[in-house]
Amino acid sequence: MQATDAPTTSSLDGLIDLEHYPIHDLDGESGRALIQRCHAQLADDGCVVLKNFVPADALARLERETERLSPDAHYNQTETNPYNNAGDPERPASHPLNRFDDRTNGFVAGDRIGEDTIIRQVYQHPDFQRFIATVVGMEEIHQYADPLADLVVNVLREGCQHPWHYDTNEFIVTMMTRQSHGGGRFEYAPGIRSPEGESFEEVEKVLDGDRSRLKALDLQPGDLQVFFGRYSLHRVTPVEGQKERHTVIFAYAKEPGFIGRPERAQRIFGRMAPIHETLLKEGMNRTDSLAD
Ligand SMILES: O=C(O)CCC(=O)C(=O)O
Ligand SMILES: [Fe+2]
Repeated sequence: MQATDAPTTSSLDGLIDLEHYPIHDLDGESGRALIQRCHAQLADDGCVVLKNFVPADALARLERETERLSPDAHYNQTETNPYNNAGDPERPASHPLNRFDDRTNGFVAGDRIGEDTIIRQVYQHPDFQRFIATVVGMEEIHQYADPLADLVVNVLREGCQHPWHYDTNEFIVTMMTRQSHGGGRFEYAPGIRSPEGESFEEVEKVLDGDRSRLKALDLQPGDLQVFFGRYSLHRVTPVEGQKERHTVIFAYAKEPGFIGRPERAQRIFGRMAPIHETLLKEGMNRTDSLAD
């Protein structure tokens, strides 16, 4: 057999529109221009959307992937405020801290998502990881070592929503693979809070329906989104109609080896992986960089 110098990783050809998004050649002229555009959008409002990141030819396959996986979604129901905490009984009911709303969401765990899927090939590809790291301004990023939370399909069936909230993670990388007939719209209030203050008054206005500072995205299957959600209040409006809304969450960490808390796995996925059970037995005396 002849030796080849073919790359050891699978090709992104056909899975990503490399002509418009040359993530395999970030040092080239158009690669640098792409990064510049992403940085400019992030600086503007903490959000980048790359429309048709997955080209039209691969869209049917992409949509089928999460459609096939979606019956495996575990649903959990919570009432949460925008801060994902217990609220403050000292303050009035109208205060943002005391504004609880339904969050019913389905999640398909990563161990159900095969190596041959488009979404896992993209998630694991070094070129994609380098691209995301460059966009978010990190030296490097790493796949989770958590077999459930590394790559996740978020499934919103009729009536499901993400109520107004902030993220605890610095950034989130998502790709829509299926859009609902109605609702399921991503809305956000860019930079409404900052490390200097919560701007509770402004947040209360948004919760009361003031749309003056809101932006909305018309996400479509194949669109990739990178979003910094720590300072921008955001939500996904309730899904209307029979068709589910599916998004894929590509989870990365600054350091290799990240594993989420066993309790969180149990809550989100309805079960733990063997590694979580081991950690639980050993007692996780970690005071490190837990994301939740
Ligand atoms: O599905 C989306 O578009 C965003 C969901 C979201 O805000 C989150 O998972 O924190
Ligand atoms: Fe969020």
